[in-house]
Amino acid sequence: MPDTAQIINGKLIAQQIRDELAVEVVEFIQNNSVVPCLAAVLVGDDPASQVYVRNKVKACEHVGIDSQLHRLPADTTQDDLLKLIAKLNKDESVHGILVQLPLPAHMDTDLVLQAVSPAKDVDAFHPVNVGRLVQGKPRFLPCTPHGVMQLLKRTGIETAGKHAVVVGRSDIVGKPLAILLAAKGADATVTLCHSRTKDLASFTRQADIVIAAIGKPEFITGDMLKPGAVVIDVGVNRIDRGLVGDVEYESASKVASYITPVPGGVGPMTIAMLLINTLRAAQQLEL
Ligand code: BQF
Repeated sequence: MPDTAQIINGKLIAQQIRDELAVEVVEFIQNNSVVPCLAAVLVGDDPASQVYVRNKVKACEHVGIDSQLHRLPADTTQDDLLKLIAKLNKDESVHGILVQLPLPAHMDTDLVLQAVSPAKDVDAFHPVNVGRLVQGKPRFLPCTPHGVMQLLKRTGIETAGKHAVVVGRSDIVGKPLAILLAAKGADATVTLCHSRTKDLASFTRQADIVIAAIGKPEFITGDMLKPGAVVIDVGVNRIDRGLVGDVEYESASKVASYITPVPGGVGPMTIAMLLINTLRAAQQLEL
């Protein structure tokens, strides 16, 4: 049994994907005389959200995708936000729209996400895109789940017939990831665990692949893993010591065969998948 897991370098794999994408973007621009463009909407001044939006805008620049950053004050009315989204929906030079979450408490997040045109919904949060994913005919894949699937694929980790235990049932990560892992082609057997799961460790210890998407710092420890398990840490938690995942890296990396670090694991893949979705959104307009 390995007593040090292989590190899955998400930063490097994301860089490879961006390099591939940059070539595709050049071809697209040459063939269509159109530059793919992402519009990001940030409401308020949450420091983490500002970092995330910056990451996204910078990543666009690196692959030759245009971007717009629309910053609105925290006290913006929901109506004004909906007006901006309607304008971006109509703007033919904008191919992808993302509304950075979380929104201020006075906004109805579901209503706002439903206002984004499904054809420009590069986060795949619109109910139409969620429905298409559930039915197995996605237009856009949600960025973090897609990033996790790409990490597994590009690391050569087989999922077919494997037992994947997803910990966390959010609409953005856990739920869609469970669907993707169980889908034809990936063919994993999936267990979806959550905060009300009794004896969580009894499930994670049976997992060939553990996906930690709980939002609690260092919640999954080495003793909860089967020796040789693949561990994918989706957590991004800021604590005194800095950025940590939902997995206690120190103990888990002694038991796992493969593990993603935080930072530099799933996070950079999320951003790379957003860029792919933005190019795909632009490609769908060419007819
Ligand atoms: C890295 C996010 C929670 C809530 C809302 C690279 C990101 C993070 C980490 C990033 C995240 C997390 C994003 C790293 C976007 C991922 O090197 O490890 C990139 O920018 N993310 C978001 O937009 O909203 C969130 C987490």
